[in-house]
Amino acid sequence: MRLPYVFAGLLAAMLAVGGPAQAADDFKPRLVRFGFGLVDDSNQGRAARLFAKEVEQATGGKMRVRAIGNASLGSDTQMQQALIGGAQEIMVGSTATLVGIVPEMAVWDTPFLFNTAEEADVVLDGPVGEKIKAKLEAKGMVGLVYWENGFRNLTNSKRPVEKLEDLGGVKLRVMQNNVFIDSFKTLGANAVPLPFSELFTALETRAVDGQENPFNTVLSSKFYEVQKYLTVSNHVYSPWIVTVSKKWWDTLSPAEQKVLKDAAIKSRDAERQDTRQEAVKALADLKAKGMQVNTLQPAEVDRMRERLASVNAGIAKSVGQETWNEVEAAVAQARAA
Ligand code: TF8
Repeated sequence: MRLPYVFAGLLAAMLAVGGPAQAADDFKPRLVRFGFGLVDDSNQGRAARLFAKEVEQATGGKMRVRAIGNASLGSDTQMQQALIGGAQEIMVGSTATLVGIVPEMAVWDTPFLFNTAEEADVVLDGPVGEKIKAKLEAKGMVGLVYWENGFRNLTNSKRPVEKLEDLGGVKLRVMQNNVFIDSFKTLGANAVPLPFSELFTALETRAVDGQENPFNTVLSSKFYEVQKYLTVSNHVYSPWIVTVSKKWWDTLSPAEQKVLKDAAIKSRDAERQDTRQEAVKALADLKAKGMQVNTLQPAEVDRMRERLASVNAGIAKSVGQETWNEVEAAVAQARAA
């Protein structure tokens, strides 16, 4: 007599738990470490936590993501090795530090490649961006999405940089790859490659005089405490990239992989918006903190571009002419749109 009610109740309970499309065993209990290099209170930190929240919600709390900042899990290059070895699950970091693993990533370090962040979005998310990202798989990592680090600007503790010659003899920390080293040597600086995690101390102890990063990072990493001069140069747009350990990825169910991909896209869109809004405010904040700011005049920017033509030729050679042409065509198309 009461049996039908029991069945109906059971059925309702089963539907409430998973729904017909999602079998309960699609999601296993997992603890995921998502590492990043900037402080918790940064665009990187905010987006990593958003990603974590999305994943937890989508898996009903089964997959728990810990966003771990401050390079506590290691510098970008150390985390990459941990991902390849399967000792860490996810990270976000600069594409520049991946050039030693996937040489084609060097295209994103091309000085003055993009004029606007919107152009960068179109090219990075389009076919050539996808193609370069896909090259990570053979090296032990799965690339999910590009986030925005942003347009880079110069800071230093020696003097205002108003013309090329002012860079002469400035010991400038650069990211660890040949494009950055060559670019700044060509511009006359004394380029010193260092991991980001060692940068604040290097600036504070005057082991180096300057560095270059977007306004957001100059603010969140408190570089204004140890750097007097800021030059608005916008000399290159830097992406970040969210990568996953391939070893770990291959243990996930298709449903779990989809959750990570979807959360990555949500985090990307939110991160880019956050970064762009913050950049405007950050410049004003840096002025208020006492940094002396100047903008590189168009004529000086042109001189820089001309000097850097040899660097571009070097990038085309190392990534292969075909890839270089694809990137150039994609930029031209994005610009015309
Ligand atoms: C740099 C980058 C940094 C990133 C970050 C630690 O200067 O711009 O933002 O590497 O992930 O190293």
